[in-house]
Amino acid sequence: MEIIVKSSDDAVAALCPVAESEGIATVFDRYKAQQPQCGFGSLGLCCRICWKGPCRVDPFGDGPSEGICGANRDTIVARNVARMMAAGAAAHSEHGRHIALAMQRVGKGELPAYQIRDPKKLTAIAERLQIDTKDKSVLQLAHDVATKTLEDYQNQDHHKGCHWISASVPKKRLDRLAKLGVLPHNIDATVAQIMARTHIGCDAEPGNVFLGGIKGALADFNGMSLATELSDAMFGTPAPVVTEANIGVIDRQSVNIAVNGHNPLLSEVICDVSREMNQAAIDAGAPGGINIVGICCTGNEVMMRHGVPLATNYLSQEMAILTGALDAMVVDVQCIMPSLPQIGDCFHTEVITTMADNKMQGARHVDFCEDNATATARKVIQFAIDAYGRRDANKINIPDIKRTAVVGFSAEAVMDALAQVDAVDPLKPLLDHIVTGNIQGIALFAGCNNTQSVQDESYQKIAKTLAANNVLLLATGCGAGAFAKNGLMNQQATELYAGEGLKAVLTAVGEAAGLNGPLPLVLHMGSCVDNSRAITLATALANRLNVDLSDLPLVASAPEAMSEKAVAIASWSVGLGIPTHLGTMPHVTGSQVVTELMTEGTKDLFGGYYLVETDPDLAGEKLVEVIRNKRLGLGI
Ligand code: NFS
Repeated sequence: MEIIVKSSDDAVAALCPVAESEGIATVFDRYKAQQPQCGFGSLGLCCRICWKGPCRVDPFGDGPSEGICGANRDTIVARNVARMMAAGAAAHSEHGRHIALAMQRVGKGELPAYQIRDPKKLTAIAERLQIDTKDKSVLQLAHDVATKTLEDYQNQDHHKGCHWISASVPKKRLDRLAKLGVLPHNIDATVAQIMARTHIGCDAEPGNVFLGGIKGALADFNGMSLATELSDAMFGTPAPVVTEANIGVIDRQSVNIAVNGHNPLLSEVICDVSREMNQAAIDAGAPGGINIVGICCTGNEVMMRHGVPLATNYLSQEMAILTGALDAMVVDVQCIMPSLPQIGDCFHTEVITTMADNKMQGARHVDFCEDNATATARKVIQFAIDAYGRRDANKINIPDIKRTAVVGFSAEAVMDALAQVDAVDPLKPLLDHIVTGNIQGIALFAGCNNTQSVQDESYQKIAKTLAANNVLLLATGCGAGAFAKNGLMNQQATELYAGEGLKAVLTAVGEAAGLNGPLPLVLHMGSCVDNSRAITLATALANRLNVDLSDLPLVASAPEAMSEKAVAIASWSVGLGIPTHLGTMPHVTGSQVVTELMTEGTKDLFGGYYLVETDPDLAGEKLVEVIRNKRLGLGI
């Protein structure tokens, strides 16, 4: 059998043969088994929203041009993509709601496992949300912040935008969105409205459906903004920390526990409890004690806040088990491969689900809620320690591949670093360098891994092109994982790949911030919900220049966008006015109307647009060109 490795990650190349010799199918094999993939679905032309269907519209015009109900290609494609935005918004916003409800209870003193670790940030949030902070204790303020945040899930007044988006983007942008009728007033209502209007026999006008989707995407932005900010208040605002990334962070001598998923509520407590149970692991025969490693965005969360090393990103999550030295993988929500328990069965690895509404066939389930957080953490760690005793030494194969990564660049951390250069006006050095051209612009890399691409490859190629052209690089989610694993989040990468202007700035700021060298080439801003951090920074710049986000030399890139969440993020990015590159062909090209609306029509509506380019070399050049034109627009 031919081994398929669609990855540029050496660790994946090293571990795929293990899967083959054990007779285990990985994501790469399953990808192959799906070929050729359905052409109708790839074009967005398959409609499954009622039981008269499925209906398929012929892309070449020889067969049916309408579904049985009469919906044409444009309606079908628009409904499909809008529903993806709604699902993405639901996922992020559930995560946000979970955090907000927990914080409300922390405020009432009901959850002893949690604290407000960053009261300064809590106060800053309260002020942003126009909550009176006077004479309030930290817990009272936490309660009030959470309660006001939860209004974004409850408000029924259509004329009032959600609190969080209103407090997070420039006024000019809010006015533009309000005029277009796409400013969300309530996250839940907006998601429900997309589901309602795309039900059989409802909204059939493709542009109208699409705008409804954008409103849902902006609700997604709202949900992720509040998730990020409240998490910072509860768990701490990330600051620069040196750590490592890639599969070699799994340690033969330790009880290895991977935390995988997205929501920090459990993983934070696991980090706390692991310290207290370290001796138990040593007593069980593991001289290294407990070694927590991260995968996907839970990995990013604990990496940013605690320097926990990142084992891998989405597409290679199965590889962690194939090392034969992973004792437990503890998962919460989102982007978790349902194949994990089956692979765990081939080794000694405990795959443990923890959320009542995110279970997997074949996994052990330990139910987590905030009330039993510490007990749950103890229980899963004990399962890992027990599993360590069942390891088969002959099956251990940990490729010695890991790279240094300097991570933890929250918006606050970036401002703190800049404040070392100009304490009175921290934004000034950044603005000055943008004006002089030492920094040509800013690019945010976001999104997933996708089997349609060679894993991590496009990220690296595009980043190197942009860096050579003096573009400041930010990254989140599995994009950040791609850079961290492959050595682009360290100081050497800055020396190697940054253009002269960019290198000078990163060096000056890094030296001033006490890093004994430059900032890393790509700044790790966090998990996917932390894309909101980049908007915090961009909004500060736009407000300072008294321009809109769409005027800034700012681009976003999702070279391997995959999930519904990524569709939502790319869409709010466009809605906020940012030219947004997609390296994956979106499932919309069956409709010329929708395709043109997304790539051209959005320019007039929002200033942002979807820039689709699957070739990473061309994508890099095109993004440089977009930045150049934005600079001309600003007269710099
Ligand atoms: Ni974002 Fe994070 Fe990764 Fe994509 Fe999934 S883990 S939330 S959706 S795959 S970046």
